[in-house]
Amino acid sequence: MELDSLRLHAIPGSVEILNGGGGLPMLRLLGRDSTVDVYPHGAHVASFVPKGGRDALFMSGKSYFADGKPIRGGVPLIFPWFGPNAKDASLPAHGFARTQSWSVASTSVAADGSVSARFELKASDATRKLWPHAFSLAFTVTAGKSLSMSLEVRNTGDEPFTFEEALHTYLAVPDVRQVAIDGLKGRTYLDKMAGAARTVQTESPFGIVAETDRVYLDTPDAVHVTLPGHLAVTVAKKGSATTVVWNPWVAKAKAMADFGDDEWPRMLCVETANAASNAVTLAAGATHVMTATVTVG
Ligand code: TA6
Repeated sequence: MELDSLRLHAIPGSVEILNGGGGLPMLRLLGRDSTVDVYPHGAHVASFVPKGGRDALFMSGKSYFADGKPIRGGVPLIFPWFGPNAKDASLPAHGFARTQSWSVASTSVAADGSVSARFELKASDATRKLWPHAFSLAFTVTAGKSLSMSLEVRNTGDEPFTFEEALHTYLAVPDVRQVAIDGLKGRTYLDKMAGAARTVQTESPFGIVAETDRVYLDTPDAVHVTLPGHLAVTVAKKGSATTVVWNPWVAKAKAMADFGDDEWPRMLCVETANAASNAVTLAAGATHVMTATVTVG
């Protein structure tokens, strides 16, 4: 979306249109209680700074900010498949929504001082080449006391389709080796470090002691992350049955060109998703809504 048409959505003192990373246009939502930066590139939330606090989201210093490339950090928006495409490994990992240019539908300020922006993405020749279905997406992000995000998927075709989705939140942490993660006790996860073996989460809270890549199934509850000496973070959700917990640790960090070798201790992904056996089948004309809310303290 060109800068000039974006500027139509500026609201003095509440919504600024800026040149962000790589010169990509960015909206800055100046809420009464927090500031949120979000790019029309991938409808990608890049930062969430509660008033008087620090950025609750991690952003890699080596992230790309370029057409066709996902941003490494913040909240990548994953649709319509999670991870590698099950049928064709040559397709982009985590689908295409995070590398498409979304349009800004509206911006608004609420009575409670929160500021929202709504982005839209509709099926196109480009998306149909990758995924032969008619859909429209709407993503609403709100800078309030919390970071609130809502992803609406509408099936605009005349056949049902099945999709996966995630709000792939990168939390900023002082040291991932010190975090305690709670809210997943007794749940079953696919351990991607063990060939996706189904494993039960017995200990809770639990910590991160090595590369961790777990897809927790049938998990509707909020996840709480405590950080010694810092305010805790909660990732709550609605319409999401899957929770993914990921840290690349040393070797995987080194293997990612858009991630610093020394950055892995400062991030923890707690992702709000519908993936694997929790994939969603949507009837023609139906809409599915998934929301994630990140709260500090
Ligand atoms: O959500 C965890 C995960 O699926 C990991 O397996 C890792 O691949 C991560 O996503 C990042 O994926 P990306 O395609 O953004 O490099």
